[in-house]
Amino acid sequence: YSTAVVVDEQPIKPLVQVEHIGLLIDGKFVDAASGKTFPTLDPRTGEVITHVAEGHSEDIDRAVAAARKAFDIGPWPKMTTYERQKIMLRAADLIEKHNDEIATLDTWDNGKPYEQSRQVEIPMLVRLIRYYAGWANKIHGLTVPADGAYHVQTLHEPIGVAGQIIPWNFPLLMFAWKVVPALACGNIVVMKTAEQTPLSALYTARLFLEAGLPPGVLNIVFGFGPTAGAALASHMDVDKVAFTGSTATGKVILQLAAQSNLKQVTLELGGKSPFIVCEDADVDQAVELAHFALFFNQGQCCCAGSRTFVHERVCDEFVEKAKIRALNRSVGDPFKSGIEQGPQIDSKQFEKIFRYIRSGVDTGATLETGGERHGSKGYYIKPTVFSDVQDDMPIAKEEIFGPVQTILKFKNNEDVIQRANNSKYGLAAGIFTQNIDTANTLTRASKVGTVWVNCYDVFDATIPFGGIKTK
Ligand code: TXE
Repeated sequence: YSTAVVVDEQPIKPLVQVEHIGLLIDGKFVDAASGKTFPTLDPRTGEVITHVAEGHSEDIDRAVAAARKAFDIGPWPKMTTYERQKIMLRAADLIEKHNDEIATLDTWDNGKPYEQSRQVEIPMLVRLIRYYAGWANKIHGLTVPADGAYHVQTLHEPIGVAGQIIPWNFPLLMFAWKVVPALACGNIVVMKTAEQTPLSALYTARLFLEAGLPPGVLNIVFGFGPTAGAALASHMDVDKVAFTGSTATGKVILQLAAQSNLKQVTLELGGKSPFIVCEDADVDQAVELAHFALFFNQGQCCCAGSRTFVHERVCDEFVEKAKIRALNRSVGDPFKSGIEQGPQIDSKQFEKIFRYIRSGVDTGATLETGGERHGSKGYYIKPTVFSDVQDDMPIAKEEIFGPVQTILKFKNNEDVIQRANNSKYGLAAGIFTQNIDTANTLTRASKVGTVWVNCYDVFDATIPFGGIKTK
């Protein structure tokens, strides 16, 4: 990859070759059994980047058979933990070396700013691999003081074949969060990537093979949810399914697991996380952080701070400044330097976001800025801010998953905590205050998985992440 010059606002042409668009099964890149392919699109234009093999249940069967063999016969779970660790560390080195190519593929397929892919996500992917590689030989059982003349010990064993289904908003991080801890503990993976973003995961998987990962240990099937995804979640030879995506699909996954072999299930689903700006806040700083909490990654984050609660004493000033910040957000070709916001992932999400924008206007919220398409092609949306939002409006209750900030006014701590918790979701919350008592009170009262105080979206390999309620 090298940066090209923007000519007449034409999209920048990514300088990377797309290779290996087959499914990865048993260490080889193969066509789908049906021979079918489907296009993956550039969200900057809606044009086809390339075609990839379209997996169906026969391909899931092939991948699971290879995975079963790699688990039941080996070598992966039977290799020394040091050997497993070395392969993972070599993969991290290779990913670091190929940062530019992977970042290019991710931006091309997903539309996120290249600088974010290159400087934030891939370094984090590398840190995650190095952290989890350390787990390979640091997982201990317990010696248990049971009553009687018995010696009792517990052993941590790999689960077996893990089916993993990921979404498109962070193709690489989703890949890493799922694949890497599973492999470190001696499990085998069959992954279905999101239909919108197959490219970067496949390139990264190739580097794992180059690092020495034995055939069949990491299998990747592209395809759609109701076909490939459902076949994986309901497969009788899969021991666990890990899923990140919508709450609606999470419920389907749970049913498929229950109806098949009661495989273990891990779900990470939607959110409508509150970001609370208290009355003592420095308004300029609060505006900046609330802006980041919502608009980061084009607003396509499960933990986006998508209900901005602002204390009534500072609310007018906050709204005015939030509007100016949104107006100043740089939107454009994500390959261009200095761009903060690229296009949304696809036409389906683009239209969903506009439905919510129209609903906000129709239900009486004040549209401060945005609310329109940016440019004339691709899926770009102007950063949008609504004020005067009420708790019962759909824009305050449902996941918009786009660059739309909704500002709600509150009176005091009791009021805001009751309203912030009044959501079917319980993923994350943000609190912005200079008062440690307020920070502690609101943190303890928040019914969510993660609370960020005076910061937001702080992720680290060492920090757990996950939600409660409908996640
Ligand atoms: O999600 P889906 P979509 C939310 C966000 C977004 C909405 C819809 O609000 O607007 O979900 O997005 C696979 N059996 N999130 O339609 O359908 C699918 O192929 C098995 C939040 O993209 O849940 C893809 O790989 N698998 C979220 C994955 O599920 C199935 C990130 C996600 O797709 C399946 C993305 C089925 N029946 C969307 N149907 C987050 N938590 O970050 C679909 N899939």
